Amino acid sequence: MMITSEEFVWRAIPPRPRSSHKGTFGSVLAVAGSASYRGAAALAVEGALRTGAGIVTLASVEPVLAAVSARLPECCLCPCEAGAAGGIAPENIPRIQRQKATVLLLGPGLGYTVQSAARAAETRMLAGTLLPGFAGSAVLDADGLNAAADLLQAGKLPHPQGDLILTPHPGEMARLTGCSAADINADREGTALRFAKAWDAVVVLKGARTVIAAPDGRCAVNPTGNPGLARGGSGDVLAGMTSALLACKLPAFEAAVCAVYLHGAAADCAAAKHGEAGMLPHDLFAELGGLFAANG
Ligand code: NPW
Ligand code: AMP
Ligand code: MG
Repeated sequence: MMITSEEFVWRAIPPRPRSSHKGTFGSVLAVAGSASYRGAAALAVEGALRTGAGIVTLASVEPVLAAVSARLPECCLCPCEAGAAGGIAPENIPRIQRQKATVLLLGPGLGYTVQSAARAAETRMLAGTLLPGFAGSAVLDADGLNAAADLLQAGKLPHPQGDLILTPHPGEMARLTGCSAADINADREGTALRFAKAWDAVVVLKGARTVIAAPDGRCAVNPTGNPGLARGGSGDVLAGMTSALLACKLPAFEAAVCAVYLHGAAADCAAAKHGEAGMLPHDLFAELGGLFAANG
């Protein structure tokens, strides 16, 4: 086990070559957001854009696209029809599959059992169809993890052709594993390592001192961050940041370790300015810019 250091992070994130172009830094396709959770999509997309991805495209329903494009003109859009239960209708899947992307981020704000079992089925259909057919690497967060928990119970965790990163908080990890959140928190490193191996995925077990575990047995504990992150939206930012570092071609374990470290470091800068109670997840973006400017 290692404690992530600043040196590890800036060694893993290379400077952008002078001769680079947007293709050098990959393309993230975020399948995220729903009428009730527009902010989750906005925070994930901005997390990806502010962490260096070359192109970011959002596949979602119209109210989400309107909110995100008003805030982030850099984001490309893949408009999707809403399903009968309010999620992304399965008919949109071929259009989503035609998007050119090197990294798929699936889950923030999609909605799961919030409204109904039918809504859960729509999200499950997205995860179960998009992931196995995807040629690149993928990040599963939030409702993508809830869908994965059901798919796991039914037989198998869907896996893209490239690497898979899962970013559960202990509640989501409990749904994925069938263990209680208390048992998971009692042995965070052991649990993350066991399931990273079982699922052939990098597991980011979130919370104070987030644990990042790889299928090959590597494990890192993150020293940055503070309770100012304990509020809705923080995890959506991290999911976008992780996707961007994968798109920038960091290996999956390094992408996850560096994203978690920078997310926490940005939160520590935000807390110094606004206090842990007063800071907001979107304050992380300005602080992230400061970190990149000081080290880029
Ligand atoms: P409790 O309450 O402590 O007993 P959910 P979510 C548990 C979107 N969002 N240690 C907790 O247990 C997300 O992207 C949209 C232990 C509770 O049961 C998702 O799509 C926002 N337990 C959707 O909302 C901003 C812990 O997990 C449960 C734990 C639902 O995501 C908010 C809560 O988690 C949000 O990001 C810990 N450290 N942390 C927007 N503005 O659009 C959590 N739990 O039920 O998975 O719900 O995480 O809020
Ligand atoms: P989520 O629950 O998906 O919104 O994710 C919450 C994010 O905030 C994760 O990156 C957690 O690791 C982080 N976080 C939550 N509470 C704390 C805490 N007390 N200290 C450090 N990080 C935290
Ligand atoms: Mg979350």
